[in-house]
Amino acid sequence: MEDDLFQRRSKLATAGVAESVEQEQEAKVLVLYTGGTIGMRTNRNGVYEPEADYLIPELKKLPIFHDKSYAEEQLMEEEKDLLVMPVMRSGRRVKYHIKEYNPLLDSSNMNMNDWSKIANDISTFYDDYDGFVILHGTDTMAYTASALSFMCENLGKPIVLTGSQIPIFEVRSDGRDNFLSALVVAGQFLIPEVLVLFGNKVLRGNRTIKNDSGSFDAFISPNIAAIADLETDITVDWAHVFRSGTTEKFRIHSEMCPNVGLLRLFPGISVQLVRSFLQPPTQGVVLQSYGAGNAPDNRPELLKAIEEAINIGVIIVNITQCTRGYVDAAYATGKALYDKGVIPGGDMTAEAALTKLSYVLGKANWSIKTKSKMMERNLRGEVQAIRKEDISLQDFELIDSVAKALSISTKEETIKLREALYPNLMCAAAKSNDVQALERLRNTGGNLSAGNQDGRTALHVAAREGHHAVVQYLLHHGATVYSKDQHDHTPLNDAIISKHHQIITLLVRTGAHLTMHPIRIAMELCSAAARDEVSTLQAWKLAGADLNVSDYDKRTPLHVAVSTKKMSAVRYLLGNDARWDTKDIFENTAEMQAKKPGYEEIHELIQQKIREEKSGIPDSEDLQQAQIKHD
Ligand code: ASN
Repeated sequence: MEDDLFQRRSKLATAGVAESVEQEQEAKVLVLYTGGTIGMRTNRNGVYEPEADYLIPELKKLPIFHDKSYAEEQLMEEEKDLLVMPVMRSGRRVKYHIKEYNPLLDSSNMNMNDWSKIANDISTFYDDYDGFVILHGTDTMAYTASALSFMCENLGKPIVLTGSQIPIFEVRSDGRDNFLSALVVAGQFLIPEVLVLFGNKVLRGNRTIKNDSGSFDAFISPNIAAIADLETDITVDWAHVFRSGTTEKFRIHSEMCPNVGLLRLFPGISVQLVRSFLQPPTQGVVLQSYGAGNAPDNRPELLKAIEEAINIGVIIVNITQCTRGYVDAAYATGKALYDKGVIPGGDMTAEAALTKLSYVLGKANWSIKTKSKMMERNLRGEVQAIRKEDISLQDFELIDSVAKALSISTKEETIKLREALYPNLMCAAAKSNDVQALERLRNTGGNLSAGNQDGRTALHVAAREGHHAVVQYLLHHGATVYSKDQHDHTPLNDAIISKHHQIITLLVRTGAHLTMHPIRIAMELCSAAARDEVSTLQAWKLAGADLNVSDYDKRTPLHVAVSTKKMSAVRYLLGNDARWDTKDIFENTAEMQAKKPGYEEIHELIQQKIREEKSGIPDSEDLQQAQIKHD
């Protein structure tokens, strides 16, 4: 019904506005350009150097990065600083804004304050974009990616770091592909992780190391497979995507502790060196030991130095010097460390262990015990906590029997079958309020955020049906609140349509926000006002809508409520700060309409509101009641 109304009204609207309302198959990405080779130029001395105000104007000249005619004809005035990619095969278009940092840095010159700056920018603009790209030098990209993965708590959107080995405007460059792919991934795939995209791989940021100083495949994640492969198709391993699994909103923790260090053992390392390393102000050390976590157990003075540091509150985490593998207390030489209180760091990279330590030590209100416990815990997919055998797809009973019935035999076909079946099974379980069925599906490898053929997820369905327990279950297990179905509806839209106020509140608390064009929101609100549907107005308000938005005629919900004499809506709107003096395109205000004969009751309500505003004291019981009801 709402959609019908939308279409009818769109036809009435001027062509330009109608089109801009319909442009919702677009993703918006914020690019934070911090520096790195990707935007560098050769300076007078013949070496690469970052150059300010160079990248953006040059990118605007390349059609693959910027569809100039679309930008000129279709972008609204306030969007004029955006760059627009051409339409992709999926039918989507990515619009992006580049925020250039000053100064631009070679990443070797970056420090912890730069990580905080990036985290703060993401936090400031989090609700305005679908995803984030960080253009960054390759040298310390693995550190920044690891640090951001911890600093960004309850992340629900993709943050993709990329850069290049050759500057983007040189004839041969990996920068163009890397940047374009990063925009596509950030704009199209709701992977709620900090990622590193390089060459044809998308890797979990806190599992990544720079492995080659000259290759176009410079990065690897030695202990886990890639999150996505960029081949002819982009294949995301959804079962493998890390999800925060809380109902808390995105936030950042930007106070990192600088008093941390990496200590790499070598045969014959002196005890003086170890002691001086562990001196105050040191608060945490990542010890890079041999093989499966071994250190000499025939050097009591060394173990004593470690023990003394731990006793005064230094946290020491043990990881391996090997590129691949994990620390294991199976050897006596490793066990000697754990007996002294060293924390086993599993299969963490040095970059992840160091930044995790800095993050954990930066939590002022955590005790040393909590900090140590957190170092052992898997916080963002940076460490394999439990080693369990990989579950084979063939183990999934249901899929197995359907596969047999359909005479499916290859692994690829089975994967396709599972991708087709699971989202629908999960939607069905959500519809019938069956948390147990969802739990079974999840335990057999189902991705709770996967959409069915219409892009609907279990969360969309549960929100529409008003199944509060299912919504809670899904959010607790990391289902994303940001997925859009084929009509660009998020679960929040479903909860609004069915007026489930409690679910709206829960979704908003988890970070959901309105993504519709303001004119379309205004039309929904005006239409609710015309129908005198206060609970619909309340639903939109709970979801974060501004009750003073105006439609294409600049009419607000109050204009409509007044002119159609919908008393409940008028009372509710006036009780919730709706303005009576906003002018529509015909220069009419709601107050002017109320002055006409036949509107006396409404006129009196508005006059009360005006008196109240002048005196600062509420004098209308009616309006107070509307307010109380809403609260
Ligand atoms: N030195 C450069 C940097 O890290 C290397 C690169 O980006 N390829 O900024």
